[in-house]
Amino acid sequence: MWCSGCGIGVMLGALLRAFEELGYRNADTVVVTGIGCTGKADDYLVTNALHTTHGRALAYATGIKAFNPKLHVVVLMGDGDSVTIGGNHFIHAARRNIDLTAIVINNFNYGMTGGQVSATTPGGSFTSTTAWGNPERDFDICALAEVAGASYVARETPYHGWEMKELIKEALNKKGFSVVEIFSPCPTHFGKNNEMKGTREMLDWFRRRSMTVEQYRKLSAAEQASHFPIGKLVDRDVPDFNARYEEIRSRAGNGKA
Ligand SMILES: Cc1ncc(C[n+]2csc(CCOP(=O)(O)OP(=O)(O)O)c2C)c(N)n1
Ligand code: SF4
Repeated sequence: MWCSGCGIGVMLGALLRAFEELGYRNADTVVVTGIGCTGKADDYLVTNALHTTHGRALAYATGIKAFNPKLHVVVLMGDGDSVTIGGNHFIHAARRNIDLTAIVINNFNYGMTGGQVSATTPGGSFTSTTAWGNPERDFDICALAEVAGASYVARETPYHGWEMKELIKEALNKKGFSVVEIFSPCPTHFGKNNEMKGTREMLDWFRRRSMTVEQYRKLSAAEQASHFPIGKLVDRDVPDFNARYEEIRSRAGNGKA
């Protein structure tokens, strides 16, 4: 259902292979989606799936996980869903460190509704609502997740497709809030508006600008501004929400007087 060259299908393929390799049973797995091109991914799933409202997927997922911590809960969102309309839910899911895996397709604009500006649109770039250039600065989703408290943060692109599955597997295995950001081509809108009319140009854009964290750290601040690190960026052990909640519940006598 996605445009030719869109990166969402690459992400979905990697996610399904990760489920298979981890032996996830459909009955124990819930994929929660928001609204948008990324949110349509659940049409292809035979796991449990919940298609929710724009910007609120993490709120629904938090409820599911809090009610039944045994479920594997994965949340698929666009950059609009996750950090633009849904920014508040994103930072609080990370702060709680609830045991969810959020996969964010960052195509730098609102894909489904016609390529409008979002909170990740790079400053100066062109969208259908910033035809003369975006005057705002963009969020770095991974940096935001890190400072807000996520246990695991990684970034990948469809140009580096095989690594994507391994990062998703690590994120699924990690206790606490894990985020995998996927920089994704949207040739139909973002690419077309920024002189990258085809998928090839968009993938080449990712290839030229991406590097490992080690390489990225050696760049000057000016060089870093036009590059980004990929791979695993954060991996730390912090008690997750359900563990802390259960501990407090047992101290409180499980609600008994
Ligand atoms: C509360 C609300 N506001 C606006 C919309 C209209 N809307 C539907 S999809 C969308 C943009 C989706 O962009 P993003 O989350 O980045 O996902 P993408 O389509 O790029 O994958 C918008 C604004 C909506 N459905 N609900
Ligand atoms: S509009 Fe963009 S994000 Fe949506 S399916 Fe097409 S390429 Fe993908």
